[in-house]
Amino acid sequence: MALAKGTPREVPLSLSDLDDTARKAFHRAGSFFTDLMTPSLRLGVTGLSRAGKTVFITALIRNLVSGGRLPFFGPEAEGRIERAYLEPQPDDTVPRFDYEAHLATLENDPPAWPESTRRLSQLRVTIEYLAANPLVRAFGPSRLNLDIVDYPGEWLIDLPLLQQSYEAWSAEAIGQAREARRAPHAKPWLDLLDTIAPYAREDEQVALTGTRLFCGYLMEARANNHVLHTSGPGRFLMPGDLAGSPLLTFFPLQLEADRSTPRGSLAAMMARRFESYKSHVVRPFFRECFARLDRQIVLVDLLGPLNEGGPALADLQRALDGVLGAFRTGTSSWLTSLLGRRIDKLLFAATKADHIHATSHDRLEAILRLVTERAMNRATSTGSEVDVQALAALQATHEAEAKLGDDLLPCIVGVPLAGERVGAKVFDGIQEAVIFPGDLPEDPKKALMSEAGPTRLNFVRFRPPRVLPAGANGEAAPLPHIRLDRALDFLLSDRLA
Ligand SMILES: Nc1nc2c(ncn2[C@@H]2O[C@H](COP(=O)(O)OP(=O)(O)OP(=O)(O)O)[C@@H](O)[C@H]2O)c(=O)[nH]1
Ligand SMILES: [Mg+2]
Repeated sequence: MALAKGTPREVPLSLSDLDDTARKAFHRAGSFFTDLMTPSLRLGVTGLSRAGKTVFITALIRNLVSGGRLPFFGPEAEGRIERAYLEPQPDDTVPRFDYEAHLATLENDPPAWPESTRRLSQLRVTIEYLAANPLVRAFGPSRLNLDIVDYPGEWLIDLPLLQQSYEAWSAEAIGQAREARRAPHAKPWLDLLDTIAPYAREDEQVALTGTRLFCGYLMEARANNHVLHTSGPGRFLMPGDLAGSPLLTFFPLQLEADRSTPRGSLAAMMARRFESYKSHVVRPFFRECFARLDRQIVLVDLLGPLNEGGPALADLQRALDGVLGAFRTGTSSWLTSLLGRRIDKLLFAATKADHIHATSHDRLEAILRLVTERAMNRATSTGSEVDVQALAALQATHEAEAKLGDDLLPCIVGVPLAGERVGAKVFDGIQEAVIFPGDLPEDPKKALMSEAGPTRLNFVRFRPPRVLPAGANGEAAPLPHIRLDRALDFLLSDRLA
């Protein structure tokens, strides 16, 4: 039906309908408002020590700012990402994530992985993109600020402490120390505990000696076998700027159930310091890192525990469960007041997937599903969107097939780090090697059930690939990765629509 001239109707607005001056004014108004109102997305990168947080953040930023190959990152594949750049650090009280230094270690010849993180840091990346909607696009490019925080994974194990009393923590920590795998490391401290009377008068010397031995045990458990998780405190392992602080002078005691602690006793002193540690160290840390998170990626390194066998995997499951339990949403959670916002998308990622052939990635994902099952169910039941992926933020190997008799073995090729070994062979950190790391079990439950001791799996650590510096125009050779683009797609795409 033809409309009469004066009939109100919707006229689709197209930029080409405007003359040049109007178009410029339109864009100016657009960028004024986008500057003022650039939305931000806080991405929580959660992971225990050595899970791959720093490498993930560095690779993510490098892929965004220097032209990565990200075919499965929707907005990039649609050609809508105009550019991404680092913004000045938004929060004056938090140090900046040293992206350039981490990248420089990878650009070294030979390249090296970044060091273990010792303190909290933060970075803001601004992504400038064209909105999918042509009407929004008419105002010029849109922007999204992506805020990411990095921290030492050791501090994460403090999260469950906030829900525990000193008594409960003491019982759990002592029980753990007596388990067969930890007891040899804990012996000097456990022997001392047997000589201590918790309800006797407080004594600073006993506090100092006990802390020294307790701390020695935590350090040794980690140094000898990084998959031996303990219930912290995290700062005893990575003190940051608290090294030598009296806040770190306490340890668990053997307490009697239902016996009250007299004032002035050693038990009262330890409980007081435990509570101070929670309020002066743990709470501010979690407020800094996890308040107002919009999205979260939980990075899990399954390879170390898989090398060790079922008990190590169960240990990882327990440690993760303690940590992730704190992210429960809903009124019953003590963390609700800290979190402020609700995490609406949660990605569980099995990191370092370049250690196994692609044909095994779905089995790795199945094991991750099993290990994080409880946290995953909690998140889904509160309405968060959850996904699981095996990924490598920085791919250090490539795949090959080796013929063994009539069989073709799915192998990986890379340069194992110096000192890594497979059987009797010790690698020198220079020679490339073709490695068959073993088959992951088809049924993930078998991974949890496998006996302690040497398994049929053998993952070695590899040297990072050579990362070439960006040229003068900021463009650089893309970094190899596995599914980093799919992770970005899940975490960011809807906010770049
Ligand atoms: N092959 C491979 N190795 C990786 C990858 N990501 C991390 N790694 C290895 O895992 C180690 C730990 O990675 P980081 O990123 O430093 O781990 P983190 O979670 O920041 O550890 P903390 O700072 O100690 O909490 C690295 O030194 C590498 O050996 C990856 O994508 N591929
Ligand atoms: Mg780190």
